[in-house]
Amino acid sequence: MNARMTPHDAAPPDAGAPVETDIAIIGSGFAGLGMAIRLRQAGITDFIIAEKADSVGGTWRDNHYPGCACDVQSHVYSFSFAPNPRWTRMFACQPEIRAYLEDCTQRFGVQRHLRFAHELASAVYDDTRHRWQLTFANGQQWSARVLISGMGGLSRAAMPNIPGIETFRGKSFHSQHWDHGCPLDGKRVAVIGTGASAIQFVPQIAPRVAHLDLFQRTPPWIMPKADRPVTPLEQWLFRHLPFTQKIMRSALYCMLESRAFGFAIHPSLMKTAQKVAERHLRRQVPDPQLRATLTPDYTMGCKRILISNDYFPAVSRPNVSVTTTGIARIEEDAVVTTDGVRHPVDCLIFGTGFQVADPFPAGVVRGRGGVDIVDTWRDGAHAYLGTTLPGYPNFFMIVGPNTGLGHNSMVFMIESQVEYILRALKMMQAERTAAIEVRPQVEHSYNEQIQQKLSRAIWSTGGCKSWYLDPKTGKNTTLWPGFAYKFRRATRTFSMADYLAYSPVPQPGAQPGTQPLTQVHDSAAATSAQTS
Ligand code: N01
Repeated sequence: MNARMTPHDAAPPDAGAPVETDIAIIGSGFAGLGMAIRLRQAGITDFIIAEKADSVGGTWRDNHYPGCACDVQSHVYSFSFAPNPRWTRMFACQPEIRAYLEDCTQRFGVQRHLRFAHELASAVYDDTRHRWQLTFANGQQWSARVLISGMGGLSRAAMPNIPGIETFRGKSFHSQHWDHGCPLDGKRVAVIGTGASAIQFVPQIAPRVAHLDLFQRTPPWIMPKADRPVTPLEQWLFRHLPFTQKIMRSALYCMLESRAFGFAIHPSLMKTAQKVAERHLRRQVPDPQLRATLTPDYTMGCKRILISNDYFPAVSRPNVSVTTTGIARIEEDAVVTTDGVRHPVDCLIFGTGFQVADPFPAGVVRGRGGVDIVDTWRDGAHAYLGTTLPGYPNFFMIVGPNTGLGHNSMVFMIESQVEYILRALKMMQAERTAAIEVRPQVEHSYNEQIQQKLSRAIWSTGGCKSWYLDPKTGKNTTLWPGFAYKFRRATRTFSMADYLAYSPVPQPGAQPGTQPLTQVHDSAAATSAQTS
């Protein structure tokens, strides 16, 4: 059975009444699926996954622009518990990663838990029932004891606020909503943005279009991409001697992890890497003027370091021009720059990234007393271990604040959080705890430490403006400040002492779930669960 073809057949029909579930997971990308698989492996099956679309895959379903591929090696950008011996390249392309996630969905029996076309409209914590009341855009309602967000940090497209944008008469779309029906061959195309997405699709479309105007605000640092096909011999070894793939994964992990020295420990180490990037640029761009245009003026690592072997050759083509003058406005058939030059355009593509600083839209997640998470995060997003937040009992985030990485695989971080949540759930079950809520002081001092480290790190001191930093406060609310293994270590133990724990007050004749909760005494809560 294919997870993409059969969105509804595995799901029992929902009745009109609110669906009761112990655990609700939102999203079926790496985070949601990883959580679901590990829950099943732990024997926990009372959960449902709400997915807004009609198939699984998250970012690897939504982003399907030409050239879309992972910029982390696939042997390490995949679940540790589901190695894939069939990767065809070191850096797999989007269709292969999407197929991998669909395969995991089938292989681990997750499809029966999926409810497609369920876009979360609101999740409100009901203080009386101690449950999350979920409402979906399709009108469905769920009630869940535990809410786990796997909604991802890079799921909401960011459109630039350029005057006249709505007057454009040609085709226009964001890279995340690529319009494959839009004819680009022989057309005048404008691309706004030169980030990780644009440097992948520009080389794909440049040879097809009549002219490509690339509007660059900040040039990225770009390193050579050590990509190659995975040989049949390697695939054979991975299939028949699985430890060989484990060795490959570990070696890649260590190699990527070593890059944290430059990011977080000693930014001067970035100079060596910067020299490699400068040589890459010199080799691929013979024109000194274009080279100057493409050379960043900030320290490497301040923004995400990109990798590509075909971007510089693409922008060196005679039919491509790189414009660095700011955009004044968009007219019905042109982009007009601040120097008054009109750039006539048939099709406009926005490679302008994602709304990262505000992971949840206003009104969607509301905790105790109906407090909107957007208000809780008015001074920048924060959470304990990027996972839990005071005032939001039994709410767990995967890829929450300060869990992003610029140097290693996000799947490693996702798995760390998944295991942490699993331990929390097991301990709650063992101690008959109905609800937990991270202690405000624990969360506060954790974030103080994180922010202290981040304020000294290259992302804040490297002389650039990036989406890692909250535009309102300048705080880095997205990245984990250092080695990924340290996050794994921090999440390896779940300590109930970090949490306020609540248990039902026994009341004769009361239905389960309707008794009032009372806070469990501290000493009873001071236990911890270690990695199993
Ligand atoms: O977005 P971005 P992306 N006028 O934010 C420019 C992940 N990803 O979609 O740098 C003019 O990096 C903006 O300019 P500036 C990865 O984590 C992963 O490319 O802000 N320009 C920038 O050039 C990545 O980091 C993979 O000055 C405007 C660009 O638009 C993240 O997704 C692959 C503008 C946005 O770049 C986002 O990448 C692809 C304006 N008003 C993506 N507004 C993997 O392989 C924005 N820009 C794992």
